[in-house]
Amino acid sequence: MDLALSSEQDAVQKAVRQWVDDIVVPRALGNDRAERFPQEALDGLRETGFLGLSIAEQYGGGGGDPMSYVLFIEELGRGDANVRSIVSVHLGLVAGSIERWGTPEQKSRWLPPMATGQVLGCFGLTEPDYGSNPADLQASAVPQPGGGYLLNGTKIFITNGTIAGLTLFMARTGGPGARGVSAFLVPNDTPGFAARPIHGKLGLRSCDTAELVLRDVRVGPEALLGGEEGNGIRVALTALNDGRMSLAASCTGLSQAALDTMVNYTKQRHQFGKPVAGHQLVQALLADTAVELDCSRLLTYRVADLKARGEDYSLAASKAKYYASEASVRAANACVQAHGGYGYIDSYAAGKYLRDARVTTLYEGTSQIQQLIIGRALTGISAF
Ligand code: TGC
Ligand code: FAD
Repeated sequence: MDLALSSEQDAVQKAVRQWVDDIVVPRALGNDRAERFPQEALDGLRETGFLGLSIAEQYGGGGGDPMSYVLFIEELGRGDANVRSIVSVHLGLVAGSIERWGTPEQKSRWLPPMATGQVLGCFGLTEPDYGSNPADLQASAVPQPGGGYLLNGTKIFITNGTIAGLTLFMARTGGPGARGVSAFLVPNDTPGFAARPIHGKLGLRSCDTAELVLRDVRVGPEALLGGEEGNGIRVALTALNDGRMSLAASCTGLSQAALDTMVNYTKQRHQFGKPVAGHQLVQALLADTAVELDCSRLLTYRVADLKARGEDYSLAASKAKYYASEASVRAANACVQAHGGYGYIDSYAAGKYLRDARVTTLYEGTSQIQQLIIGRALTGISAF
């Protein structure tokens, strides 16, 4: 896409693109079939410094701006959504929250090891009975007489859950509703903290997804993130603005991969004496995917631009996430269709794209939740 990138953004895009093509793409399908964690990619992200790309330079990160971050995530999403997941939870949801809300001590303790990838982050918001409505979550944080808190509760579907060294854990310190929830930085090796992998996912088969169970986990007062008790939902929803931007970028990358794969395949495959790409209805499939891809990309880049200019980007992030996720499912489905029966076999990438895309309309706020956020912004009336 023609876009005026700065020399730094251009360098990030080129470097990540090359690295993704060399390291991520060749292993993605095999890892998916074997449900194998993409360890080579994680090692490479550490070695290249990409794992700290958006963390401020003073903490050892790359200091990348929002557009560089989006370009980075888009390339990862093009290569393998599993790898993208690791990074955007670590950087966008967890490191970003520490940069935004942390005390100087919290930043110095956690950001340097996160920038090198020595410590990975995970984001513990969703509970078995509270997904779309985290304001009612039930994990508890009981203040202790000598200071600090006793944490109890269960979190479900947590990306990076078994490999992370740090969890951003939302738990109830006070009364009901959003203002009763606080955010905590909990080292995953604290006694009483257990992470159990969840298997059998429809897609993202090589991604680490876990249930976290905390039983009488003791943390000191320094674990509280957000300045004071009661800010936990604000911390989480602010993080999700970045999470949604990141997911929109990932879906743009996945749609690009689906389109590239379709174009290549349909030019090689012949039916009725010519490449299937020569049939008009196949070209319609390609054209619709290409136009939706551009829409996804432009909506996503707008979020990065708003963020870079210090504007409110929460609504733009919801719109981009909503559109790009739904469009990525359509793109992947078109890719399967263009492959005919071969699209249904997992030695081809098309099926993986569809399975990996499917979750994107569910997490980081479902499509229905994004519609309600957009509808509320238009009308001033909350349907929640
Ligand atoms: P409400 O309870 O009224 O608001 C609470 C406070 O938060 C403020 N706020 C925001 N702040 C910044 N950015 C936003 N987008 C914000 N939205 C709300 C709000 O102003 C209020 O502050 P204050 O000062 O008035 O107290 O909450 P709400 O009614 O606005 O939100 C309701 C709803 C449904 C939109 C929200 O709960 C929501 O977004 N639910 C969806 C939950 C969700 O997205 N979960 C995702 C879990 S993480 C995940 O899926 C990771 S996937 C991993 C991967 O990508 O691989
Ligand atoms: P529910 O909230 O039970 O929703 C069920 C259905 O009801 C949906 O269709 C929903 O749109 C609809 N619905 C709900 N409320 C409304 C309403 N008011 N109006 C209209 N429709 C409504 N969470 C984390 O905290 N951290 C993670 O790292 C993380 N990673 C994940 C990884 C994977 C692979 C998956 C599958 C999930 C992950 N999640 C994570 C959880 C994810 O964010 C939730 O699954 C999601 O927010 C939806 O919550 P739920 O599953 O409880 O669905």
